[in-house]
Amino acid sequence: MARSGLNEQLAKIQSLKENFHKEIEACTNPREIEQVRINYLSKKGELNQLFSLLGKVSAEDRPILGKKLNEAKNNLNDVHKQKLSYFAEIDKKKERIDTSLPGRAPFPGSQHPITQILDEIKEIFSFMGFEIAEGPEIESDYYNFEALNIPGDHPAKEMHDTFYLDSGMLLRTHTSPVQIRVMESQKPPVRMIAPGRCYRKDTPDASHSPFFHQVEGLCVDEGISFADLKGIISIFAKKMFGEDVKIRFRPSYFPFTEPSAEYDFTCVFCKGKGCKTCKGTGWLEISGAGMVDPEVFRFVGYDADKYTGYAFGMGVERIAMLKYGINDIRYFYENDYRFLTQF
Ligand code: 2NM
Repeated sequence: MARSGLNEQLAKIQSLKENFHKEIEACTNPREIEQVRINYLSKKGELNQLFSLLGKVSAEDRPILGKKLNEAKNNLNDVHKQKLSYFAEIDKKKERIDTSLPGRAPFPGSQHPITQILDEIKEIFSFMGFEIAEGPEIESDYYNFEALNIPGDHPAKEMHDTFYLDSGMLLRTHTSPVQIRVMESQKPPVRMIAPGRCYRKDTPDASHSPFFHQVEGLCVDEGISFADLKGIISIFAKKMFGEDVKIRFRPSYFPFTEPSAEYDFTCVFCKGKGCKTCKGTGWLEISGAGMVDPEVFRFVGYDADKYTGYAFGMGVERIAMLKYGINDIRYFYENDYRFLTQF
């Protein structure tokens, strides 16, 4: 075959390539691409028909034509693959945005269990007519100890391991200073609770933390008695842990109350029968309470002959641990998502 035969074949390859490119470019979906592939690249496709012409050119031209045909074949396959993967990519994106699905709501967060219990305690006492008062966490020796009848050389001061600041101030070891501040600022009747964070130099273990939360209560008026205290604590116990909870008071000592008592609730786990948590006693220690010592009234300028009052304290972590069945106080402060999302 003459040279012109070769040129003719090369021109056919060129126009086949151009047509293929044009057609594949116009495809708008994988089905159309498949049709183009069948037309050009299948066994009986146009490209293979050109291959069959190889036998008709001279032995001299055959390698040239063969090379061009192979180049064309590779080019067509590449372009076909590219176009196909372009649609696969679009498909994948479509899968990611399925507008028929409900939206994926972000986790809105939840209140810390201590905050929840604090709110519950505040709600119960608000219901019973108690005001909620707050005060500073950095306190003076006067408000934290002295006005509470705890002088510097009193052994009770050793009951507290206190964080002292260079300024001579300290981190409050209880929320009683708030009661002192309220009594200083208003005349009786007073009926208030002081919720908030307190600090003691304790090494952390299952039941101790150098920071913790307290709610202390105070009621001062004419004719307030220990019976009023028992009534209020009893109602609180029932509202917090259930109607069948009973309370008991045991004699104790605090410098700021006289008489003083520790109070217990019947065990929330065994209902008073005796179990591991209550060490077989049926009772759980909650905290302390008592009648405000006349010395404290003297510090705040109340007439101790006219007024009497009761005061009580409670640990918020302790209440939360009993309510939720948590056996280690440190869980509250570790910010572990697995713990916090349970409440
Ligand atoms: C307790 C136990 C007993 C208490 C006393 C006072 C104040 F300021 F009125 F004197 N506030 N809180 C008190 C009494 C606190 O916590 C265990």
